[in-house]
Amino acid sequence: MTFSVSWNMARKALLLLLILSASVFNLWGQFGPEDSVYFLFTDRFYDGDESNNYTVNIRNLKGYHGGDFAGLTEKLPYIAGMGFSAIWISSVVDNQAGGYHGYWAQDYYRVEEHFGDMESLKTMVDRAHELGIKVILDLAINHTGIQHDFFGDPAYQDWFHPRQDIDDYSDQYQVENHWLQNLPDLNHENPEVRQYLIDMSIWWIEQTGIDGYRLDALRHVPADFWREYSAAVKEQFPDFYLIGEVFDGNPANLGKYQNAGIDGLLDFPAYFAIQDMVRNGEPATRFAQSVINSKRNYPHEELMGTFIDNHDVRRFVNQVYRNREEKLAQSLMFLFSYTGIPIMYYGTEIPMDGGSEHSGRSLMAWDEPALYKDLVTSLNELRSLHPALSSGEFTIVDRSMSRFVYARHDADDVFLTILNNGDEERFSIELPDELRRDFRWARSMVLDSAGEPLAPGVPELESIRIRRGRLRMELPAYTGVVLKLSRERE
Ligand SMILES: [Ca+2]
Ligand SMILES: [Ca+2]
Ligand SMILES: [Ca+2]
Repeated sequence: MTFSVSWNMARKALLLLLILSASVFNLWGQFGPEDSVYFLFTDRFYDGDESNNYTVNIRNLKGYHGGDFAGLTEKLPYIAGMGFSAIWISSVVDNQAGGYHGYWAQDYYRVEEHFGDMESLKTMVDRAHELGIKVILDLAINHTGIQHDFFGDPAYQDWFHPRQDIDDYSDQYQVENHWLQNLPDLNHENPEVRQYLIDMSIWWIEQTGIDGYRLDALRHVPADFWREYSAAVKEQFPDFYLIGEVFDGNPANLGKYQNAGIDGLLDFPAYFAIQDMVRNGEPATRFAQSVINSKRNYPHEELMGTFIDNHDVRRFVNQVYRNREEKLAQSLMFLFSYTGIPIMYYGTEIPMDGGSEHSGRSLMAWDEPALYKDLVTSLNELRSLHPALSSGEFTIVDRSMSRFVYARHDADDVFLTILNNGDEERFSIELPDELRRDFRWARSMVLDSAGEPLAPGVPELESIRIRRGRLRMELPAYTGVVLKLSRERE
């Protein structure tokens, strides 16, 4: 009796210790809204091993540029230093010539020789884990490269759909069964193909200890495949994170894949909405409507991936012509204070410029000053210090024509993000009843300890007095700010 009681107590204590240490160091690897992701192309990040530079030509934007796992391993402290808890890297499977991006698989069971080998990949993953960084690999299993070992082999004839281009993207049958960009389309109706792709995906997890997949071209594969796929992966690795790409502005077309077992989707509707408002000057009321509509359609908004640009679209600064600094700064504030998991594209901290596809994937500019690094680091730090900012409730506070204001809040903290996309600089914001509490001050969280802006385009701002639930303030045109509310002047 005595033994069993003390054993129980010891077990409880041990369990508590495990829970505490896991929540502090995130040992279990489970993804949640407290994470933030740095997304990079291995080939375009850092060359740490010249011995694998076959056919490297940095003047050819469509060719290999020399980056590899050794280089990435060297630069992991740089990413950890900005406070990111995860990386998403381009696909590691062996690609045919020219497939620096990883979307042209030649052999799903081999490591791409330009990036290193299984050992250097494992070393990178282990080092990342030591630094508290989880690893997501890109994976394209809708299609292979045209030189894939199985394509053209009569033994694998029914592994591929017959060659036919997609010419109507509103026809879901075509989207799933026709070829995307002239790439052999795998036949997911074939049970052998399904099993092969599931086994292969599990094999990489077992080999390397990675924590997630970013699944390419999700909507080009039937949802019932993803149901089977996610169930099979999660049966063995319950905490494994699956985030899919559905290049679509309609949230209903994304939500259905969460229902099929994919944890999160890249939030293209939020991307289009922030672009429309910040770049095109469309009314914040429309932005708000899009946000509300998305939240209605996502079964798990907290696991969606939020982004302001990526490798398939023009870089953010490339799409904005006026007030670039201000608009980049406010979009970063949005990225790190909106719901979901923020995903920042490599080089945004500089910021690097670039158009869509290849030109937006140029080599990381290591010799340029990273003007937005302090802002990014500070926003990541703020998220880890205050769960309200990542996991708290989301409330729209104000949506005028040119101004969008929302709160992230929990029992401890209330933060306000204000995105000002008009010329009006003096305005007042009225807090809804449930957020008034007895707050009397609001302070900018995007200033350094000396009160200086953390990046170009961030406004200098004195603490703001709150009277009867109302903030009267001045915010320069086209700037944004993240405010923390408090009872005393901080
Ligand atoms: Ca190299
Ligand atoms: Ca290759
Ligand atoms: Ca397909």
